[in-house]
Amino acid sequence: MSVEQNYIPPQIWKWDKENGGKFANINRPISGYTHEQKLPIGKHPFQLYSQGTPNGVKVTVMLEELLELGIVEAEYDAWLIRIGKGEQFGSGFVEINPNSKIPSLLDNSNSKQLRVFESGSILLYLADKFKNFIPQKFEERTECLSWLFWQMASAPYLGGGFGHFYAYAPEKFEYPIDRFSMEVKRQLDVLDKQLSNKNFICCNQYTIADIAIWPWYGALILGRLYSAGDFLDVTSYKNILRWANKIDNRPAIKRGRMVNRITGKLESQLYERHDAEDFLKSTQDKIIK
Ligand SMILES: N[C@@H](CCC(=O)N[C@@H](CS)C(=O)NCC(=O)O)C(=O)O
Repeated sequence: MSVEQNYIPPQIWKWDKENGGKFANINRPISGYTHEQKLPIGKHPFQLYSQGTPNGVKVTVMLEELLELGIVEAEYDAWLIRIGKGEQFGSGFVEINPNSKIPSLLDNSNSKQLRVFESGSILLYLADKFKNFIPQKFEERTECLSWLFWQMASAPYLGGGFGHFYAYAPEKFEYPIDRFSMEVKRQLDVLDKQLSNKNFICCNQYTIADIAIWPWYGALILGRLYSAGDFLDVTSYKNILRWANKIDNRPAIKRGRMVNRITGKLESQLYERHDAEDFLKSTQDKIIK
């Protein structure tokens, strides 16, 4: 098959222009901080620096689930890091996450302050620390971690691949949309089969595997991600739909989805979270300028 070539890669790639994509103005080929910006610190053991994207929601849901169980040691302050404004490149943020991505967590409850970055690592840290939402039997824990790592490895195909080319790229290009739709539908089929005779992803219990997978594949199946529900024919994945709807009703999910959220209906947004009562504030009070 011969395809007309309208881009021939140069011998050495150079960073000499923006690519026009939605996040082009914050993308750089180098790491490190761009400006001095201290992180605020609140009164609780955990300080979360995040935004209400699917990766951010994993952690706020986990913290709200722990609080829902009455574990007050999981109290947290959630500070908003506006990634669209490049706040992940502030000096304070880069100190706790050299990879400059939300979410990032500080735990001040140990003798030495601990930083944790990467949403999967944060979920595992909290699950191990509080011995919840992770099976304690070695074999079951292993199965749970396999699904957690599956999610961490699959999400970039859904977000960075499909979502980017379907929703954010400056033009619709058939080749990458085809390639990533194929992969995302394959992943959905994997999940649908896994859930065919189960209420939860693994081990007959709600675990960090569900908490990690739901904000991505649950949101996709509920038609909340990239307006791609019809395109990917998501309602045909009946088992994922049943699982996603069931989890959607959990109180901790409802609260966790609101924290650090800056899009959607105003009443669904809570820019910063410092106390349980913050969820009850009126819409105007919840939003900080
Ligand atoms: N593997 C990382 C991915 C985190 C990630 O990609 N975060 C995005 C928001 S969902 C981000 O901070 N993007 C800002 C940027 O790329 O500069 C995790 O799961 O924590």
